[in-house]
Amino acid sequence: MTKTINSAWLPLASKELKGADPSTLNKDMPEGITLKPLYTADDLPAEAATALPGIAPFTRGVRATMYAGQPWTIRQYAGFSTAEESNAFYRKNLAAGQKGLSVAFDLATHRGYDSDHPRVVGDVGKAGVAIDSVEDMKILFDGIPLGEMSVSMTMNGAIIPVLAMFIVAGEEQGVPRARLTGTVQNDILKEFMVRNTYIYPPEPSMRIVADIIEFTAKEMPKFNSISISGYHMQEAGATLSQELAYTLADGMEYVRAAMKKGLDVDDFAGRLSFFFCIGMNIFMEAAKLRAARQLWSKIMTDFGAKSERSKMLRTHCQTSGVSLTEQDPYNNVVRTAYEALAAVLGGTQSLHTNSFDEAIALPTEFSARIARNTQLILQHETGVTNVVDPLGGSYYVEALTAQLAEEAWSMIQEVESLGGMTKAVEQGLPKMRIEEAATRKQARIDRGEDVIVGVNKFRLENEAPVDILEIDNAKVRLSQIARLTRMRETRDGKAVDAALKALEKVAATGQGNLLSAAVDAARARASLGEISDAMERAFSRHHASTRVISGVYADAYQEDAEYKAIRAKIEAFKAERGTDPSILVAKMGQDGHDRGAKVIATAFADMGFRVELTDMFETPAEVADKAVAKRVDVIGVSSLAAGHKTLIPELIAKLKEKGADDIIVVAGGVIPEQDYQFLRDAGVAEIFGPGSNVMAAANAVLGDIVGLRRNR
Ligand code: MLC
Ligand code: 5AD
Repeated sequence: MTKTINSAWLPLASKELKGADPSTLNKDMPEGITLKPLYTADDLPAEAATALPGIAPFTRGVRATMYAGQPWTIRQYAGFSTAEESNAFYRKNLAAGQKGLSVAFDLATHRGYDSDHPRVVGDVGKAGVAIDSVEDMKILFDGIPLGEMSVSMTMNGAIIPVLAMFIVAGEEQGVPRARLTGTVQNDILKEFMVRNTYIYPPEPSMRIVADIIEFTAKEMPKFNSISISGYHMQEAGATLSQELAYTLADGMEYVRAAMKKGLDVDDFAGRLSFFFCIGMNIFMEAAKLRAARQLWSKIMTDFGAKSERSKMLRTHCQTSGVSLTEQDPYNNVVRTAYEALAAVLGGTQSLHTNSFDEAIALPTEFSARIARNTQLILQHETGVTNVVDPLGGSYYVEALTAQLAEEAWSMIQEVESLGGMTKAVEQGLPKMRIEEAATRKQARIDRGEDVIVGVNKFRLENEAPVDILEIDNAKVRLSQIARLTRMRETRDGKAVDAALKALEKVAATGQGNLLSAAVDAARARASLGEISDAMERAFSRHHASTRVISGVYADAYQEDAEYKAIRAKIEAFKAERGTDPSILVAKMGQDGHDRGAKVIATAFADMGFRVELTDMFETPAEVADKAVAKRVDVIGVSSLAAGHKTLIPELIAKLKEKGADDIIVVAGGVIPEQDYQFLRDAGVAEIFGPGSNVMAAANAVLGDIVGLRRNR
C-alpha cells in the first residue's frame, strides 16, 4: 500500500495543494495525536481484522447483537424544584418515549445539607430536585414502579443517605432491594478532580464507595454500584485522552478499594459502569469509547477477573454541555444530534441528549422534548441500529482507537507510578493537567483557531431571547422546610437518635457497613442532613485549597498583538498608580463548577492582574470579607448553577454594610439574558455570558477600574 500511496496518491494530492506536501494538512490534536489527511489499510491495527462484538476485549461492543438486538436506553437526566414537580416531569417524559430515569439532585442535597441549612439559601431546588428525606424520595417516584423502571441517580457526596432513602422508598412501594435496577454515580475521585460535590476527605470518601460496592454486591444484584465518570473531566476542559485515562485510572482505584474489603473481583466487577462525555469530534469520540472498552478488558484481566462480564465496560454517555452556546442557541440542536450519533457509533448502552437551552438555564418542557426526540429519531428513522459497530474496520477509526488507547495507557501508567488515583488526586496532578488543558482550549477559541459557529465566527447581529425555565427558589425552599418540620414533629425522635448514633459508630470504628446503617436511619425518618452530619462527626468535612496556575494562557498567546496591548495597558496602569489592578475571582453557594473561574484566574494573572481566588462554597458574607481583606478593585463572581439572583445582590449588600461599595462587582457564567437587567439594577457592572472572549472581558474590567479610580 505504501508504495501505491507514494507513487499514485502523493503526487495527485501534492498537485491539488499546488506543490505543497500533503503532510501540511496534518493536524495536531490536543490529545497528543497527529491526524493525517488520509488513512489506508496500512493504518489498520492487526487485531482489528479479527475483533468481534460481545467477545473480549469488546472493542466492537459489549453485546454480540448490540442495537440490532436491543437499542440503547434513552435516559434523560432531569430534576428541578420539588419532588412533586420532578415526578410529574418524569411521568410525561416516560409517556413520550423515554425509557429510563436519571435523577438530577439540587446542590444542597449533593453537599449533604437539608433545605433549611443557612449555607444553601440560593441552591435549593435550583440545579436539580431537592430531597431532604424518604418522604421526598417517595413522592419523586410516586406512580413509577421501582420494580420495573431502572433509575440512575447522580449522587456522589451524599450517596449514603440518598441510596438509603431510595432503598426505603422501594421497600415502602413493596419492592425488595434485590429487585431494584439502576445506577448510582458514587464516583468520588472525579469530584476532587473536577466536579467538586465532595463532603468528606478522600480517604473516608473511598471507604463509602467501597461500602456501597460491598452492600450492592451482596444485596442488590441488579443494581450498578458506580458510574465511573469522565464526563465532568471533558466538561472541565480535559482532552479526550485525559478523560479516557483518568476515568479508567479511577476505575482501577475502585476495584482495589473493593478488593481490599475482601470481595472477589467477579462478585462486583460486573456491576461497575461508566459514564463518558461526547463532544463534537465525532470520530475521535467513537474511537474513545472503543478504546475504553479495549483497555478496561485488559485492566480487568490483569486484576484476575475470570467472568467475561467483569471485563465489559458498559457505559452511559451524555452529549457535551460545554460544546453548546448561548449565542444562536438553536444551533445546539444540531450539535447535540451529531454528538448523539457519535455516542451511538461508539456503542453506548444509555444516552442523555442535552437541550438547546443548556448554556442558559435548565431545560423547559419544549427543549427537553426536542432533546428526547433527537434520540427517538436516531433510533427509529436513521437505520443506525441495524448493524453492529458500523465503524468497525474503518482505517481511520481503528487507527484512532489504537492511538487513543496507547496515549491513555501511558497516562494511566503515570498515575499508577504516583501510587494510584487517590494519591494522584491528593497531589493535585490530574486536576492541574485538566486546568491547563482548559486554559489552552479557551485560548484557541479566543484566537479563533477552534471555530464555534455563532460565537467566534458567523455571529448574529441580533439575538432573540428564548423562553427559559425559571424556578422560584424561595418558594421551593419554604415548601421543603414545611415538609421537614412536619416530619420532625411526627417521627419517633428516640428511634432517629439511636439510628444516627449507630451510623456514627459504624463511621468512627470502621466496623459494619455505612449504607446498611443509613437504611435504618432513613427508615426511621432521619433527614439527609442528619445522616450526613452523623458521618461528618466521624469523618470531618473536606476543604480544598484553591490556587492560580500561571503561564498557560500567556504561553498560548505569546506574540498576539491584542494580548500585548492589554499587557501594555496594565503595565501603564501600574506605572501610573503604583499598584496592580486586582480581582477576586469568587465562587458562592454550593455551585462546584470551577472551570470558568480557573480559566479567568489564570488568564487575568497572565495579563498582569493581581488575582485572588476564594475557596469553594463561600457565602456572600465570606466573599465580601475576603475582598475587603485583600483590598481588591473588583470581585468577579462565577455562577453556573443559577444561584446568581439570590447570591449576588446579597454580596453587594454585604459590601455596602462594610463600607466597601467602591469594590466593583462583575459576574460571569450561565446567566440568562432575562436576568441581566435585574443584576444591573442590583449594582453589577459587567455580565459575561458563556462564550465571552477572555481578553475582551479583561479590557472591560480594566476599563471599569480606571473609570472608577478617575471618579474618586
Ligand atoms: C442490553 N441487554 C441486552 C442487549 N442489550 N440483552 C440482550 N441483547 C442485547 N442486545 C440487557 C442488558 O444486559 C441489561 O441487563 C439490560 O438489557 C439493560 O441494558 P443496559 O445496556 O445495561 O442498559 P441500562 O439498563 O440502561 O444500563 C446502562 C448502564 C447504567 C450500565 C450504563 O449504568 C446506566 O443506566 N447508567 C446511567 C447513568 C446516568 O444516567 N448518569 C447521568 C449522569 S448526569 P443486565 O441484567 O445485564 O443489567 C451527570 C451530570 C451532572 O453526571 O450532574 O454532573
Ligand atoms: N436537568 C437536566 N439536565 C441537567 N444537567 C445538569 N443538571 C440538569 C438538570 N437538573 C446537564 C447539563 C450539564 C450536565 C452536567 O448535565 O447538560 O451540562
